[in-house]
Amino acid sequence: MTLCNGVNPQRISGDLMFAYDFSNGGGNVDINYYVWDSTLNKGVGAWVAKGDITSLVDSNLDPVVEATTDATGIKGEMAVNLSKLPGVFTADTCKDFGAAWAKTRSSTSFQSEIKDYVTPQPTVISNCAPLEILKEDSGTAPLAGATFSITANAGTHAVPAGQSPCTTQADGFCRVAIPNTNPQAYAFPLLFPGSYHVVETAAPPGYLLPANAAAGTNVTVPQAKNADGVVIPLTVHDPLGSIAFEKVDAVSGAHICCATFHIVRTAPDPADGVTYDKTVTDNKTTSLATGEVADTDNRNGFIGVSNVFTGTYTVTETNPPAGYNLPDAGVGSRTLGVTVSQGVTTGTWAANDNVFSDPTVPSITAVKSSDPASGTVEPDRGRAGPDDQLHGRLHQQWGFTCRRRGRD
Ligand SMILES: [Ca+2]
Repeated sequence: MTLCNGVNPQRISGDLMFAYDFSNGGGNVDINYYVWDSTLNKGVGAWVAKGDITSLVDSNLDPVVEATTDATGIKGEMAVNLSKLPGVFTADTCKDFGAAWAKTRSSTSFQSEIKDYVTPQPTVISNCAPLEILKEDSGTAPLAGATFSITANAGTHAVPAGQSPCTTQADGFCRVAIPNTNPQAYAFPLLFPGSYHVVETAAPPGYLLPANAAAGTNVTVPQAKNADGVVIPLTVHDPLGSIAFEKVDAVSGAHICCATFHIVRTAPDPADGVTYDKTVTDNKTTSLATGEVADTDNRNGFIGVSNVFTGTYTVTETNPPAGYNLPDAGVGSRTLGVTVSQGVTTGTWAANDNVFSDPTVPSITAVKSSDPASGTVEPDRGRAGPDDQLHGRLHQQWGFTCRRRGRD
């Protein structure tokens, strides 16, 4: 935010100014120190003089400020140790300076500035450092909605107020809300240098906490940077659950391939914004259509589905194996329910039943009906003959699908 001239940053309380004042004809330099107070001048704000700090030394008698000028008095340099300057940083509050700039003036009066200046330059001056936590799925997709708590390990300054817990946003990074911002702004947790303990306390909707989540992770602040000077965040991957079920012959119990199933998330969908509506076919892993997932179990009659969100599902057999029928409605289990949760990542099945039992399609149909014309039972002659035409006609009339015995 800038003031009316489009250059000056909007000052806030705590901003610092150092006046580089020549004296004795330019041969010496005095440094005067000022702090901005926004409450002065009926809220307009003003600089408050903190005095001449040219000769200020710290407890080791090391200079806090060093300023020199060349013999001609037209070139000078100044360095200041902000960590030793009274009133800048305190032991209990993280404080940042985000920009620095210089202006020139023609006399000791503030009002006599000349209109050349160095535009404000972004800078990072702080007594604290951000803690960057990145939440991703089992791959590298960022996840919003995870919550992390941050506590200080022994020997480290306590976590400043408002810096824990943080919540991950759409880019996967964990941030805390910045008070008194409209629209609401967020920032990385800002911590004093030291060692901290980070624990993921809530996974993003639909995801599981990692197996070692409760143990947490120790992180040192400031965090290490890569060769490009970019902070290497603490990256935490959250997994998804899985479910497994079986397909058997209703009579023999033998496992049979290759039925198709429809899997739909029914709760808490859509309250948490997570939806799942997929199909899977036993032993099918390639040439998958849209909405179709691979079977992760290569055994006949055993079906596995991975990357399942937490929640409750119905699993419905929609296409039986060749030679089988779906159980009649109300008989057997066409639809089975399963719940995937933090405690049971592979799913808890309703009634402890994850088996679909299908009846076989009759391969031989013994027709016991009488011939409508003669009233006699059709004999089985075991060979092709004139009666086979009648045989076939009867079957067709009754709608059976059959084969002629003795000929195959
Ligand atoms: Ca399988």
